Amino acid sequence: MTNINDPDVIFAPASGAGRAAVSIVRVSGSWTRAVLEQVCGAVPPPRRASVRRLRDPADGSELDQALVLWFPGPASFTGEDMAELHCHGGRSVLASVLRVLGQLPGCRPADAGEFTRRALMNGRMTLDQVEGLADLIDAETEAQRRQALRTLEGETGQAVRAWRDAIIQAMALMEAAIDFSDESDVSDRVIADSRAVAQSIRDQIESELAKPQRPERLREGYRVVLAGPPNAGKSTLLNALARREAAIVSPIAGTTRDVIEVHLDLGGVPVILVDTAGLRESADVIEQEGIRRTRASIAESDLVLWLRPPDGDPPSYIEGQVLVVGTKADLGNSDGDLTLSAQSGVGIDQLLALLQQRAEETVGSGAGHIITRERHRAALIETRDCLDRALAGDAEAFAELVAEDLRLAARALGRITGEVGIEDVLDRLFAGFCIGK
Ligand SMILES: Nc1nc2c(ncn2[C@@H]2O[C@H](COP(=O)(O)OP(=O)(O)O)[C@@H](O)[C@H]2O)c(=O)[nH]1
Ligand SMILES: [Mg+2]
Repeated sequence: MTNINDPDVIFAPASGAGRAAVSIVRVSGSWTRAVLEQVCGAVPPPRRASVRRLRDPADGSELDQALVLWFPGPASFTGEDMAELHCHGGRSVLASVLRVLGQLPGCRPADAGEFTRRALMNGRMTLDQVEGLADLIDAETEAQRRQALRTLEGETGQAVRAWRDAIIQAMALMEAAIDFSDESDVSDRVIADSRAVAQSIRDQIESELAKPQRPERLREGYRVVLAGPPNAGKSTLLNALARREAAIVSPIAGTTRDVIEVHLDLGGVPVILVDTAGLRESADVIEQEGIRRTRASIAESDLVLWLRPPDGDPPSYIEGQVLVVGTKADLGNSDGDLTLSAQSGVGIDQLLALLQQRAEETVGSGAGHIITRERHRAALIETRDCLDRALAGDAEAFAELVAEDLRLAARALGRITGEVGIEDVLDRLFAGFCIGK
């Protein structure tokens, strides 16, 4: 299949860098067949793994013995003719195969995300599915993986397309009302039908927006900041929860200056735990900068754990959600919503269970949600606002204006699946992809 916009054959390693048993090189583009003929002789039967000797066509020298797969387009990942070379995983093998491919005419290394970009351009995937794929590659926890897989399989796109189709139907009805404006009974009836459709979609979108969880946050995780006075035991608690010595602990007040983050997986939900410099008045300029960063972290957090040592102060100058945790329970401490000892381990499991519960309440597990990105929410808000304007309009007198608001609503929805305005999103999205994807 020839892609007239970009006739180059692209290639890239599709498996990770470094020494491994196997490394996979992907090739895509209209002359992939010619590439295979030159590098491995006969082209194998479609979609069947076949052992081939790879050779440098310049001098006939052998590069490797590989499993070669040939995927003729359009039923391939990119929609173009494609191949995969499953080579031995040595660095030198991979380097020589990439060198030889790069010397073939019309063949060049792929840019980040370029295979997926071609899949999108050739209609093999929609924009929301590409986002799902990006998320699947980045997924670190179960909930993230399941959410990404649902998006990749098109759950968001299906719901959004059904809404969009219905709005287009409401728009067509409104245009029919314009055509029949001299027959008022017909026109009144189609206006009523159009409104009913618009109202129903508006309500469905509103109920999606009104859900308490923010599933688009599942990609970043739920942020918990450990704050409190110096020596409260923040760094010790961080290390206990991370089960490693991530932060330096000492009896010297003001030890922590940098903001240290640890990623936890609590029942599949990603939780980011942030250790900070203790809040106090300080003359030390480095500590002052640490305290400034503490405040910035608190402002970005979902939850602040205020660590209160025995005889310590209650939380001060903190806005947002705060949970007071009494520390050093082994020394006797009963202040706080919860008490624990990072040293003896008492109360740690209760804290973890509580954090998991809070995280699930805020970001959810992603299941049953259409929104998976902030831009989806923005597009749904815009759609709802356009529908509200359409529903508030005087359709009897100004049917054209109402039809225009419906058209704008459909357009806002189309941005989610990439039917409209795709270029704005693409460059940002693909910049985060790895080469070979
Ligand atoms: N007895 C006791 N000491 C603790 C506990 N947690 C921390 N400490 C001690 O308190 C001091 C300050 O701890 P650190 O984690 O550096 O506090 P931070 O300044 O809030 O980060 C260190 O000497 C720790 O060993 C605890 O649960 N029990
Ligand atoms: Mg500390």
